[in-house]
Amino acid sequence: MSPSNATEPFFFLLLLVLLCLPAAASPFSTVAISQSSNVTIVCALVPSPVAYRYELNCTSACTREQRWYPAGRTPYAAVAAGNGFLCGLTLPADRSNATMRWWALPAHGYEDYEKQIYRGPSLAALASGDTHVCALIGGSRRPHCWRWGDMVIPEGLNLSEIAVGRDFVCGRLGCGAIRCFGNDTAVVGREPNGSFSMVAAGTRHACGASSDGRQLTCWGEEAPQVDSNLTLDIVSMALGESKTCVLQSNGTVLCWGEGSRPPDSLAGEQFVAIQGRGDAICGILAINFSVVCWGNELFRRNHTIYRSVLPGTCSPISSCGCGVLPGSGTMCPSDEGICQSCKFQLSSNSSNSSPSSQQASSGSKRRTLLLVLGTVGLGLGLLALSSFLVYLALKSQRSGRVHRTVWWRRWRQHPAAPPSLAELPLDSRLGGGTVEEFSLQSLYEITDNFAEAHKIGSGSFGAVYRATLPGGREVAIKRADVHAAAAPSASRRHEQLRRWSEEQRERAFHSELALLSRINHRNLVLLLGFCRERGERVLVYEYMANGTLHDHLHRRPMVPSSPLSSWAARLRLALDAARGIEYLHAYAVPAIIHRDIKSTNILLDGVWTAKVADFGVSLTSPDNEGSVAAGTVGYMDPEYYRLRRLTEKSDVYSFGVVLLELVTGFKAIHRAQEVEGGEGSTTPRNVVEMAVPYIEADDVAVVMDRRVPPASAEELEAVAYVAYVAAECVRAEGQDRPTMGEVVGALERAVAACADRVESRSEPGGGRRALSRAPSFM
Ligand SMILES: *[C@@H]1O[C@H](CO)[C@@H](O)[C@H](O)[C@H]1NC(C)=O
Ligand SMILES: *[C@@H]1O[C@H](CO)[C@@H](O)[C@H](O)[C@H]1NC(C)=O
Ligand SMILES: *[C@@H]1O[C@H](CO)[C@@H](O)[C@H](O)[C@H]1NC(C)=O
Ligand SMILES: *[C@@H]1O[C@H](CO)[C@@H](O)[C@H](O)[C@H]1NC(C)=O
Ligand SMILES: *[C@@H]1O[C@H](CO)[C@@H](O)[C@H](O)[C@H]1NC(C)=O
Ligand SMILES: *[C@@H]1O[C@H](CO)[C@@H](O)[C@H](O)[C@H]1NC(C)=O
Ligand SMILES: *[C@@H]1O[C@H](CO)[C@@H](O)[C@H](O)[C@H]1NC(C)=O
Ligand SMILES: *[C@@H]1O[C@H](CO)[C@@H](O)[C@H](O)[C@H]1NC(C)=O
Ligand SMILES: *[C@@H]1O[C@H](CO)[C@@H](O)[C@H](O)[C@H]1NC(C)=O
Ligand SMILES: *[C@@H]1O[C@H](CO)[C@@H](O)[C@H](O)[C@H]1NC(C)=O
Ligand SMILES: CC(=O)N[C@H]1CO[C@H](CO)[C@@H](O)[C@@H]1O
Repeated sequence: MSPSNATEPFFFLLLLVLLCLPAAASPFSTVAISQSSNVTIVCALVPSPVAYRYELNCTSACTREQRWYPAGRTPYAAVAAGNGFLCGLTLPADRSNATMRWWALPAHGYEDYEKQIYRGPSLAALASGDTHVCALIGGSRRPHCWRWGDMVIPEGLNLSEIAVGRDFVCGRLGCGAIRCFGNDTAVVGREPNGSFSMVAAGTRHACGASSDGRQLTCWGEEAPQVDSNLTLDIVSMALGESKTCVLQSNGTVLCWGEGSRPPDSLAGEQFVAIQGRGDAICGILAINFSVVCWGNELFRRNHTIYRSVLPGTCSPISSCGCGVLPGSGTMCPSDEGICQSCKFQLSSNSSNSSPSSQQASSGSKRRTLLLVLGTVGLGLGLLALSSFLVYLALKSQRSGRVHRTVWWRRWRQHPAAPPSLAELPLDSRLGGGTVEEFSLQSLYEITDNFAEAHKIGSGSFGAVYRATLPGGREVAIKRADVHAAAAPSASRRHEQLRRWSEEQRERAFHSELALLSRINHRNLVLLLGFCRERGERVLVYEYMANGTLHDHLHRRPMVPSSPLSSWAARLRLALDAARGIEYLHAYAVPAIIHRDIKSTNILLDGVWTAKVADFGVSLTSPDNEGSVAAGTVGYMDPEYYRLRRLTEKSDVYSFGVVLLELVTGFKAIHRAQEVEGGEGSTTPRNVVEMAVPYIEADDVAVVMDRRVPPASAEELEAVAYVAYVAAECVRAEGQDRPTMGEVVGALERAVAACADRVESRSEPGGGRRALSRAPSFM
């Protein structure tokens, strides 16, 4: 295990850097603790049965129920958690970028309320406190905290380490000074003077380790009084609420504060990492990478929470200055390993004295747990850290091992029972089942010979008329434009064109008839009948009294009584439409791809139920390669447009655009000047390009439709969540988009989040009432 393969010029450069950058503990953690009221949850990256893979799982300390949090294509590299939330950080092999996902872990159990809150330059460190998560971003190590509006960290600070408490953030500056920010007056402004090699934060106190790691200084509410004569050798720290633990270089843990001492059954055990939150302290055992926790009554029965976890973040072996942690060989992809901290100075004797029966497949590699580093001092620790930093800046090549798990799959754990297909009218029963064949004469009668007065618009293949059937039912009648088709043509070319367009129309008619006659769903416009007489092609639908979603959404100013003037109602309409599309994809046999999802094709009936309409260009199978690209500019899936490969994911893209319209209030294609504060440019702009960067930067509020003030923080959360879903729907590659089923699940959650609030606030027995408007939030 060579100390480093840094080349000489690098080495010199690094030494210079090191003088000002004392070592910190690992900037990332693979174990995280969440506490909220009575629930303690321990999350960790656990190796999966498949070699080189690991997954993010969470376990409730009380019930020991375990949950799985799937990653995208790249597995999580690190986790962070606070009271009631969990974050998973993804760093691709070349460390060029980072993405972070966020889940709420509510007190009453698990709920996968997931968002992507970051996508951007790689992170150099990630830390969380009870309420917030912060990171150092990019090569400049700029501190950033998410969802912490009143936290002000001065600009231009390049921190070498960050630690987060409940109401404060502490950073270690390049030369070892500690600065804290926030409103916790027991911590902020009381930072000890001097130079430190590490900083850590608990709920209401913070600690620093002296430059040589031998002294511990803590301050803040309930900070421990550490005997200044006590000599330690600190490798890392874990702070909770009035609990302080340090991990020493021989692997032992020393704690201050009531109930914070490791239980006797763990006396003398060696750890590779420790974490604290509230009253819980957890550590990763060196001998078998088990996670054991203590401090909280819930752990008394069984301290072991995970039998084996990933003991650190996988990074390229070449960046490990002090070699790879023994026993972690099979846990990372090829060329990667878990670097051993250079600060551990263990005699192999002490590890040999521990039971070593629990060694995995790579038993031979686990001869010793931790290296004897007699001659290697602090400098190498610093070197390792710096190598890592330099590595962050360099792009290394590696064959990416694709870990494809779809994170949104679990949004929809309990799909609604699919309708029994036997109940649906089938092609063979066309005209005999629920779809009626109308005579042309009867249609002439109810529309006064297709009078202009009855005309309400035009669809993909002709005009639409409103009429009332003899029984009193209101219907919309879609009539193919026969007159244009029948006009005599001047030339052969025109004749060809005419034939072609006639064929198109005929195809659209049959397509829609064939499709609609065998589907039946409350969120799809119901086909009542058709007429195929004397060259006429007519379809008869249920009448949608409230017109199109597009008209309501983009009418300015917005009618105050419009259901689109509340977020809860917008989300309900989105859910309606999503269910209709999901039905087409998942329950129609064969599956139907709509191909023209847009806000003008989402209609609203008399009680404001949204229904998907216009199946003129729909296709029944994804195998129609080479077919003419259909769809509408602004809604069309770029992948489909480019490759002409049609899948259900094309509809998901288009629906994502509709969701963005609902969230932002902007048309799919709009002019920049329509945006408040725009510079008057008239360049047409796509809502995807406009909104997604803000959504990914966690600035949804900037692009939210200002005509609808959010009623509450919950509602804002729900809308932000839907915005994230929309951003996922419009990903460039179809495989990265969720399925409609997953979108439905996500929208159900968002609607429920709004509805819960209504129910909890409404009088007993009272129906749904308007959401109350809270004056401020976040
Ligand atoms: C936590 O408390 C809530 C009510 O306060 C209760 O519904 C829930 O079951 C409790 N959870 C556990 C794990 O005890
Ligand atoms: C993660 O949790 C799931 C339950 O949600 C469980 O089935 C799976 O085995 C766990 N994974 C590991 C590696 O323990
Ligand atoms: C922080 O880093 C940036 C970019 O590396 C640099 O421009 C800036 O001067 C640094 N600021 C301080 C205070 O070191
Ligand atoms: C600090 O700010 C948080 C909100 O960020 C607030 O809940 C808390 O009460 C404040 N604490 C003090 C001591 O002002
Ligand atoms: C740090 O030094 C400053 C000025 O030298 C002094 O005012 C302050 O009290 C010191 N802080 C501590 C915690 O000793
Ligand atoms: C620290 O050690 C010195 C001398 O060894 C002794 O005088 C002093 O009382 C000790 N302090 C504490 C707090 O034990
Ligand atoms: C570990 O080191 C500390 C001091 O750094 C010492 O007090 C303790 O006895 C050591 N433990 C073992 C098991 O060597
Ligand atoms: C403690 O929990 C771990 C992880 O769930 C399990 O593997 C182990 O068997 C449990 N031990 C006892 C004594 O119940
Ligand atoms: C891991 O090692 C500890 C300490 O030796 C032991 O108590 C525990 O049972 C081991 N865990 C497993 C899962 O074998
Ligand atoms: C292991 O410890 C024994 C005494 O406890 C000592 O004699 C021996 O030299 C040690 N071996 C190593 C490799 O440190
Ligand atoms: C390799 C890679 O995906 N790089 C991307 C990282 O993110 C920036 C924008 O944040 C893109 O421009 C890079 O292409």
